[in-house]
Amino acid sequence: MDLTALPEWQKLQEHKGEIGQRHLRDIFWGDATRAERFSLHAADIFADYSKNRVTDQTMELLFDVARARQVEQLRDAMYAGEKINTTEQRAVLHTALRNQSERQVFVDGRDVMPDVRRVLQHMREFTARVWNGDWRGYTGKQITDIVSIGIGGSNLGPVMVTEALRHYATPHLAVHFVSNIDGTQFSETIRTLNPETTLFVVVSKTFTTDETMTNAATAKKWLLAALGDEQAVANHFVAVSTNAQAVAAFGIDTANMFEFWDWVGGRYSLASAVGLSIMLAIGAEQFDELLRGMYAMDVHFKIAPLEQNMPVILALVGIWNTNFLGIKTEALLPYDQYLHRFPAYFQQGNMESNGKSVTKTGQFITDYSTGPIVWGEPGTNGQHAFYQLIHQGTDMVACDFIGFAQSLNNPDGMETHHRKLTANMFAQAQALAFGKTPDEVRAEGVPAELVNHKVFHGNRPSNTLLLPKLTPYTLGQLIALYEHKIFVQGAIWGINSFDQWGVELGKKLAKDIDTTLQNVDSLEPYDQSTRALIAAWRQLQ
Ligand code: G6Q
Repeated sequence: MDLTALPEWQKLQEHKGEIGQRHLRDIFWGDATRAERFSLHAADIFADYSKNRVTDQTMELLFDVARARQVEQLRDAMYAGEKINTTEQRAVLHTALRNQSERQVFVDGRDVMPDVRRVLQHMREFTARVWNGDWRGYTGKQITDIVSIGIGGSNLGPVMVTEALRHYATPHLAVHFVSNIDGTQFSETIRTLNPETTLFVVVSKTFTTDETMTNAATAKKWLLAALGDEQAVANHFVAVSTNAQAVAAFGIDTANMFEFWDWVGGRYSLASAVGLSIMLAIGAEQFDELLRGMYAMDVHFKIAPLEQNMPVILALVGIWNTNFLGIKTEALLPYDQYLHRFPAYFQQGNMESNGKSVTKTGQFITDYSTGPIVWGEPGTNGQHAFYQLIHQGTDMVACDFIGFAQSLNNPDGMETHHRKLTANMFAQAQALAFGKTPDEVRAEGVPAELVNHKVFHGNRPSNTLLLPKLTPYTLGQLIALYEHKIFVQGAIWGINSFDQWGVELGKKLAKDIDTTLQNVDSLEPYDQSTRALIAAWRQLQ
């Protein structure tokens, strides 16, 4: 049934009329146990969602919607390896990549777990060889720099995690990333590198992605220009892919290919061989910790009842904000510098998964919104940049604050940093929720003409996630939490969260235009604006 025709959905519509405009100040007023009721623990994460405009009844009605949309059944179908990515006829099994139990996971009647373990073992052995100097460059020198070439799902996760876990990384190996087709990134990355001690990891599920193949070809040229022998490629290139044939055609020995499978979606792939650069940075033990953390959240998502299920609750609160309060954007605000790429990672995770306007059964969605616009920056930098709009803009932004109780950088003399950072995070959520009334502003003696400028209406929703300390284990939990939140929302919206047809058209048009730019072809086939742009570019060249 169409989502908006569901009686459970309609009940929420009515309910919105009743409480939609109630202020968080009133919602909190006289309710001494609200913070307790609207918060929960899962693994090491404490989530406070009390500063959302929801009541007990709102949550009950939202859980009814989740049941009506068969969220639990769909979740179980995902874990069981059913082909829930229906437009590509693929299973969706990133949870198998971090399965720490003896449970078998079948795709087309075959248990995938032995393959998962085999590739992990291959990654561990390779990492050990690079770390201990057994794997060397063509001229016999030890590897000092890894350059991971890949884009989108083959880049954002490894970048985010290697940055997040920099504290745990070996000092003996620097890991760099090249994703953009813009040659600037490649040029700036290799500027200080020595080809003799550089190892390229080419990460591409398809091994056909233009950006990655172009960068990989340039890397090969750079290497061969210095080392002068095709044989050197074997020492300086390894691949992560599902496409052995294309890997071999590039000149990489398939013995040095780390395999993954079509049931791993790009943006859900960092626990697969796509995470090789992560393992090279932090080592196999810490990588295992990351997987264990993901698994802890996978288990929670699988077994906790909906009412105590953190990904489900955060998803439902998001549905309430998006579909009933009309809040179309979410900011991810980590109060931890190490997580500075976390918003970018889940920008893709969320927007590529749920930025859809067709249901799984192929109907255009016309009467409800799907995935929100996701963005963010680490605190407190954001506070001095865009928080003005979050506090006083005409549009609402739902915020997720993410912080850690203990800092990884608290040497003598720096104790105040972490305390102040945390105080800022708590203060922002407090200000957004409760604001400052005109009376409160006036009571401060503010001149009448400035009162409105200094009013904070408040009533702006946020979640706060608090974890003990940033470790591979807790980071893994956090990643899986957001993955599953996206899953639940996609299930409720009735969309396929695991395809990405929306990226195809631009790719195809770029190929055509590239041919035109190379061959000075006629501009006839193009629209007026594109013609003018190409003509201007040619002139400026
Ligand atoms: C992610 C997407 C996309 C993909 C890149 C790279 O879910 O599918 O971001 O990861 O387009 O693709 P390849 O790994 O095939 O190069």
